[in-house]
Amino acid sequence: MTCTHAIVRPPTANAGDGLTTSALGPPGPERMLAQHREYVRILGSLGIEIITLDAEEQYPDACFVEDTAVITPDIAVVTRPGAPARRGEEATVEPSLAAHRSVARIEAPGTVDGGDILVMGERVLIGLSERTNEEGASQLGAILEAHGMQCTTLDAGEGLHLKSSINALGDYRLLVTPEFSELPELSTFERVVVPANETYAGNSLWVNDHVLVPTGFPRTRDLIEKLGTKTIETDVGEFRKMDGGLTCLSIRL
Ligand code: CIR
Repeated sequence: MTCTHAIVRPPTANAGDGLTTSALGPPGPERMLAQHREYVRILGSLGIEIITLDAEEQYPDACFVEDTAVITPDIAVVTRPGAPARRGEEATVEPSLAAHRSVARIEAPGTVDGGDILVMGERVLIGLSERTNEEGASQLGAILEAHGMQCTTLDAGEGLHLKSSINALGDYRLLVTPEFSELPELSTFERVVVPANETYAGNSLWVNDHVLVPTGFPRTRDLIEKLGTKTIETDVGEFRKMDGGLTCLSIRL
């Protein structure tokens, strides 16, 4: 899918109050904002129109806007985020989604984080995690299958979200961490395996024929370049401190 629009939300000065399991220390608000600006600039350079939502001080994780929606060419599904502290972020995302797609919603007791959902062509991988429960996965699968998508549900593995570990490099090619290299559910995809000492780069972002790769993971970048795919390196180190990365900073439409 060619991406024409991306919804983003800048981080707030209190982003360090958000949820994290990382031991990398608190993020620097100025550095975080500068990294976000550069990320937005790169998306713009790929021909994408940027829709910038207002920053939300009461939701320090709200810059990780991807978790609030699942997008296919036909429909936007507004999620019910799995972390109670993040519920409500989706309300201010929905109007921008509704301007581009018809909208469906995940209802309680279902929970889904967009970070657990990977859409590639007509295939959708739905990761079960601490954020996405069976009920949410089942509601999402029913909505998407009614819109012609083929869904596969699998365990999200060791990362916070499925897309901490698996991302698209094309409609049939996946970038995966070693944990997912032999998984039978993924056998119909070509798999490019991230080196074991670069697993954070499993969260790279394929968009408009380019792959954004986080700074500091040269072997992963080489692997992708060798496929003939152009890469763009960008630093999201401050977001990593809050368990975030390249995919979660935007909703691509
Ligand atoms: C959280 O724990 O919800 C945020 N601190 C990080 C969310 C990252 N989102 C993503 O990978 N899709």
